[in-house]
Amino acid sequence: MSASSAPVVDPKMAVPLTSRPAFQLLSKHFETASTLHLRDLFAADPGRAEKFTVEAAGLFLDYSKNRITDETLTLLLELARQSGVREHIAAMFAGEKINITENRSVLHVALRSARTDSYLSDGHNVVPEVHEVLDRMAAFASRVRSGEWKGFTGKPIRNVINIGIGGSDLGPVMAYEALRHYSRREMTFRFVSNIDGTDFAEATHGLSPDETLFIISSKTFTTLETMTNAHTARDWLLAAAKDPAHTAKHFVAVSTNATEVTAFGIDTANMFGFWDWVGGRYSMDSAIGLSTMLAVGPENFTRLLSGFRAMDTHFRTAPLERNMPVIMGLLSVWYNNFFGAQTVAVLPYDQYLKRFPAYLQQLTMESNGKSITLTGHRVDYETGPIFWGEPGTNGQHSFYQLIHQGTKLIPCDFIGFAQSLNPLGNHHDLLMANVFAQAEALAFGKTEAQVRQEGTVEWLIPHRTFDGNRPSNVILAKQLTPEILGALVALYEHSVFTQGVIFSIDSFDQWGVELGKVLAKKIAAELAAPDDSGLKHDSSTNALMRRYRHDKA
Ligand code: G6Q
Repeated sequence: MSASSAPVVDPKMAVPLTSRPAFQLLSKHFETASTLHLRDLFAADPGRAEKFTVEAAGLFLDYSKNRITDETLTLLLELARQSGVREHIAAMFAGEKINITENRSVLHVALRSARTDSYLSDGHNVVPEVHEVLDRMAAFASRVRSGEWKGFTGKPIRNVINIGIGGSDLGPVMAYEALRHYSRREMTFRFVSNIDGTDFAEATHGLSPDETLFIISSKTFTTLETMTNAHTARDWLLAAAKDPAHTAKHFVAVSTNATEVTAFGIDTANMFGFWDWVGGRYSMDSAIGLSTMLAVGPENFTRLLSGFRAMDTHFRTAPLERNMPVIMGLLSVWYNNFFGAQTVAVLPYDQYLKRFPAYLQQLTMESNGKSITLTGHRVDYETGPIFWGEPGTNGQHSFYQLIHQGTKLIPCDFIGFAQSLNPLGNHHDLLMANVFAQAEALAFGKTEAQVRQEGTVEWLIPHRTFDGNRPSNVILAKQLTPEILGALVALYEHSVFTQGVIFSIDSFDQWGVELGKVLAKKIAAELAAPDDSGLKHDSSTNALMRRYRHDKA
């Protein structure tokens, strides 16, 4: 494709979503389906709980508590077919340039390939390079973890600080927290993302520079926040180490930009690369996961990748009607585009997954927060919903009230495990009892008659009645292992993909992020200028900048 000609779009995705026959049938079907109550749907079909479940890659999904019937599912699957989901999955795995606005393949699935697999980008098998980097990462991680890699005073590395932002931060933070149980406890892992100096100051607080390794994680190696923090880190080190030659022992880079890495002063021998076909938010299993590998070790990192791969294989090969990411994506479309639900709550009942909702926010919202279709038209329907959440049971004591009795419909994803990694008394049964209880209460509520029967005084009955009919998915796995984490992330990656195909948008670009990267640079220069006579913004921005300059002085 030349830059001047628009790319050819899959004919199925070129048909506007609202004009696809299945979408129109779903709109009609919604008129009756939306009046049905989960209580009645369960009462009418004793087999419902078994019917609406699917298993893949160690995950079990119960989606029976969704406001669907057999017909809903048939129509949603037909919508997937008419939207070209199957063809688009094949195109992604074949390395076709489905990220059309950046003219790039989308091959994060190759990051977790087996050595014998083949994934082509521009006709070239990328798998050997992927494994070459993984092998180098493993060799490096082993040297650091064994104490062989020494800092400038000859002491081993005890602290690792990942400096990165967005996709170069959220995945590593989430994975470190999620797999903390498997991590090297004698080492300290911290993450600096914010350009706010407080982030750096707190992350380095109490650490000895001679025992600290910085991983500068930046695909472009030009991101303002990351480069500012990286320079501050170098100053922090050199304030103690004095000799710039010591930098090499304390800095490694993860990037696609060897030129900028060298310009910063990091030897490319200590650089771990990845490729333009890996989007930032899809990169936690690339070299961007170096901090994860340092924390949990190469073997556990390999286990993580195998979990991703198991879900990839399922996504690529399972028929649509048994395909877990496809089903999750379609259910999301059902609430987003027909019920008008604006958000999805992700509620992991596992403390280790405390950063999972934040990670998913980027994955889902940066991918599907678009309003222009692949053919360049403004959408006349809703695209990606807002994702948010907190680990259970904490959320129950704050925002669940609104989910139970508020005026908004909020589909929920509950995530729970059969076995705790920290079994303590009956904690785990109590934790999981809450998962089942919440999903049950949301679906079935409590009728007026039930509340009255409990002896509630008449005037209180409306307040204590729960309508129910609030949908949820329950995702269960045996234990939070590296494999299961990989499968879980891949599940959401592919669900997002499915939704993006149905919305006919490019889920793999991020022009909104790019805008932010240029805007602040201009203003930063103006804030540092000797006077404010040259400010040429709107009156509000000018006034705010003047006030800031004044108060700062
Ligand atoms: C992710 C986005 C964005 C990106 C950050 C960091 O998909 O592109 O979040 O990861 O802006 O970019 P660098 O890795 O280039 O510093």
